[in-house]
Amino acid sequence: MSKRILVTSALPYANGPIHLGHLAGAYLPADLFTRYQRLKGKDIIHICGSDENGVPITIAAEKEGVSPQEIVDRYHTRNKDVFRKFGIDFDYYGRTSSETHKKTSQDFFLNLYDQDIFTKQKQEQFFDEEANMFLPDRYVKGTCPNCGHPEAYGDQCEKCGTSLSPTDLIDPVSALTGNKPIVKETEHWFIPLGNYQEWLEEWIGSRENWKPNVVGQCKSWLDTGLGDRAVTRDLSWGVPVPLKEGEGKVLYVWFDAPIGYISATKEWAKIQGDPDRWKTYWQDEETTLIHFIGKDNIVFHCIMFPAMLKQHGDFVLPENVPANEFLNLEGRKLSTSKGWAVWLEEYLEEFQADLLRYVLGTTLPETKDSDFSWKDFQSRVNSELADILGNFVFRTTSFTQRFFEGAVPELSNPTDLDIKTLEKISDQKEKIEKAYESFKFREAIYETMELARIGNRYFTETEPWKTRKENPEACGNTLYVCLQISAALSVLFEPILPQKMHQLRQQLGVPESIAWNMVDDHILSAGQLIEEGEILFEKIEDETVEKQVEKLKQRAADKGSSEKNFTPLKDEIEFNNFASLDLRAGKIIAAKKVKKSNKLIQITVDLGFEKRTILSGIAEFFDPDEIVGQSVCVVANLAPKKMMGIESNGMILMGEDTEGTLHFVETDAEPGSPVT
Ligand code: B3M
Ligand code: ZN
Repeated sequence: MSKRILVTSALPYANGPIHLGHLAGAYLPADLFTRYQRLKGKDIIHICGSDENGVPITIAAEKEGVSPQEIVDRYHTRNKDVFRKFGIDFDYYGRTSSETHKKTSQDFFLNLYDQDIFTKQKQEQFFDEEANMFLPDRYVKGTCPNCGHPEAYGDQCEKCGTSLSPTDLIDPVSALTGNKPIVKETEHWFIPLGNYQEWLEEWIGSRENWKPNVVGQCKSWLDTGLGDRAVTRDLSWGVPVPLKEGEGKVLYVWFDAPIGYISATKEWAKIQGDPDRWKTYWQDEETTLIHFIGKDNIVFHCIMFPAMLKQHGDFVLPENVPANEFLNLEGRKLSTSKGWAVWLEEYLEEFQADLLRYVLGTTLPETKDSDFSWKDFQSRVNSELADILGNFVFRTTSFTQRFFEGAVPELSNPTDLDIKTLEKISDQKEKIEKAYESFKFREAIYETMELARIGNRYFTETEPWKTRKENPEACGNTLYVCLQISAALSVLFEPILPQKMHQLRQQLGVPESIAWNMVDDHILSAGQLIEEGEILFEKIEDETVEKQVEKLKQRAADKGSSEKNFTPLKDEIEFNNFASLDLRAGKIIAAKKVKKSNKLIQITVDLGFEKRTILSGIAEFFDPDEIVGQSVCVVANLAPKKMMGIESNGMILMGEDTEGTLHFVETDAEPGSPVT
């Protein structure tokens, strides 16, 4: 057992708000772990902060037409604030734009540079002559060679998901000016990761208790063989390369961001009034360093950063990197650009933090991708938090109020069942500990709720509402046992439900200073008074969650995502109703605009056996001239209708896409042929 633990969670880019995917990947598990260890009395700190460098920031600024500084200031403040409201209990939340960070990461770079680790290599890169800058991959746009999407980026096509490099694009243009970029030579510093291949294989191979998904990903990187990786970029936003010959270049964001953990710890130590204290967390072998991240960050935390730390030599290496897989939302991949996400700020406007902490905790993508749905949210709040935990505590405390004047009864002549049930407290506590220690948070939560289930079953089985009259001693024992379980739960549930358990401890008179190790079967003493309590968890109505799903769908539709807002189906009809329509193939032989109408075109359609005049409301989409010769499908037995003084004899079928654009329904059949 090490003396202390340093927990870090991935520094989120300060380019957008925090959503459920972020929470499930890193921040909630990190917080559960930290809160648990703190209760255990461990010396532990949880460090995080905003990642404010790199292309993700400049892209966001570009999109909004504001400065990168404005973007990072905005999201740093908002994200820091929303984490606090959600109960993520960071010891420090820094930012990589700080002076400490600039100096720390430049020093780190210089340390490796002085050891002659980097190689300098020439590269050919797209250059925008008008903007006078080299274009990062994201800044090059063009046609995807895979699916033909005309707006693919130089690193990825968002339509088909293929990862690309800028030179793969057909007709590449600069996203900044729309100009055709030229190819120009530039020079960068590279870290030869291949030099660490052998050491990494050994080191990762010797790690105990790493999750299979993490080891698997590392192995596949190692099996492909590690190459050189550029640690600098041609960009004006970020930490400047601290060399004369590096002017105009910055450190690659993935070089400086993990160093942000160190800089933030330095800033934390300063605030503690002990500026050197960061060293005990980063340089003392008695520290266990744990990185909480999402799976897309594995290579940086398990390969690149460890290689950097190892080469530098002054720092501890991570003991574990319990990365999570991805969280899906309502069965679909979460995507902020498509509007398919639930943002934490938005959630907190309507619901309490603890509810989501619990539900998300039970659904964490620990070993494989998992799914969050509002229906599941409702059902877990209602049938677990309200019906099991809330109900157990409520029936226990209200019974004590009503029939024992609010005082904890004595335990006298307990039955086997009473004793066995009391023993469950330490049984469950042990199971929960094991789960937390091995980063199995879903299991930890399940086993915690299991104690409430046990309590509920016991309450029902011992029937205190009957024994109250027949056997008051037995009734008192039931309440004694249930109150002890409630008190234990108020501590064991603390990492998951910090606000609610604070409330419960107040009600039961459990001191705030209670530690995990003090949880046993006699937290409360006989005669101790408990207060009347409020219902801990209100149930959530169908309507409430339906509204959330609606909101999600609406937003995705507004963003024009691929899953569009299709018009709902009309009611079912009988075949006869359909058969009464007479649909015919036709060809437009003449067309002219109807005077004084913006919408109508007067069309002459050849139906083979006759020529018809039909008015069609398509003038906003087509010129009369361009539709002559167009083959069409016509509702040929529609009753005539007069519009603008002209009689229309039928209707031309059109397809309307989700953008509202009209398209002709065509057929190759000769005019007059029935369309069936
Ligand atoms: N900002 C990527 C991300 O937000 C990156 C993590 C940095 S951790 C040092 O997913
Ligand atoms: Zn594509």
